Amino acid sequence: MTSPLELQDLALEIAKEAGELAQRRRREGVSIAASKSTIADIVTEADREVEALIRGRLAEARPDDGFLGEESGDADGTSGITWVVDPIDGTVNYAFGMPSYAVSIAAVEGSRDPGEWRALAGVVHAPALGDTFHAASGEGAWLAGERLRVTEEAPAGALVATGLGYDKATHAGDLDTLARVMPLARDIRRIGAASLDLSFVAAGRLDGYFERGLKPWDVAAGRLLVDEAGGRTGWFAPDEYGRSLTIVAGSALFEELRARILG
Ligand code: LIP
Repeated sequence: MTSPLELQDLALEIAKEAGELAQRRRREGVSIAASKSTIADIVTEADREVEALIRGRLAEARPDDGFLGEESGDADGTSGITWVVDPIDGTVNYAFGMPSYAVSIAAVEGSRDPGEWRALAGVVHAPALGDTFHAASGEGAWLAGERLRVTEEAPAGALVATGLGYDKATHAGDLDTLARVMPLARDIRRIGAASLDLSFVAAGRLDGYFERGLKPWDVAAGRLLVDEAGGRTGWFAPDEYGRSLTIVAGSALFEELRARILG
């Protein structure tokens, strides 16, 4: 039986190697490989190469585990553990030369559904920011040797992040939701990488975050960070476009966000 800490340490080692490759490819110049759900939803050659590196390293170290990755699909394992990987979360930032992108690697147990799995370990490594967030179940969330805590109070209003997906049909509804949230907010941020939004809530750099339409690899590592930092995380039923809703925050703000977004 492998401990969550051992899984975290493996994820840390691989995420750092993956981050170096992503940065090296960024310096060499990024090429768009394809569009995915819409023309704005892109994948670069680097996303694919970095995922191949991560997948290969995990297969060498833990051949019995399953894999679920953004770019190369999934594979069943026999151990009950699945690695959920976004090789470069924040691909649009990466392609535009902005530093807010991250390698996100998590180990989960049981279901592959983010509403049902049990997260064991998670790493969000942002090489261009110099930040490596990590957590193991029951062992806390950490950044550079400091234990992380979510904020519990926001006297001047909450600093809240959100994201608007790539599908234009959903933008008007998401802006209506944002208008309902604004009375709670000191200000709004749109970081462009869900794994970093989640990590920043864990670290108290943001008070809360919500977004519809995130995928398992966007949230797997970051939600464990928030849980381990004492926050609340929610994964709510899909809307008419099939998009699940993610909300994370300290407990009071979590309830306020839920009430304003879901009514
Ligand atoms: C992206 C996110 C972004 C979110 C997008 C997308 P990618 O991930 O992290 O913040 O709004 O829907 O999921 O495509 O850069 O890995």
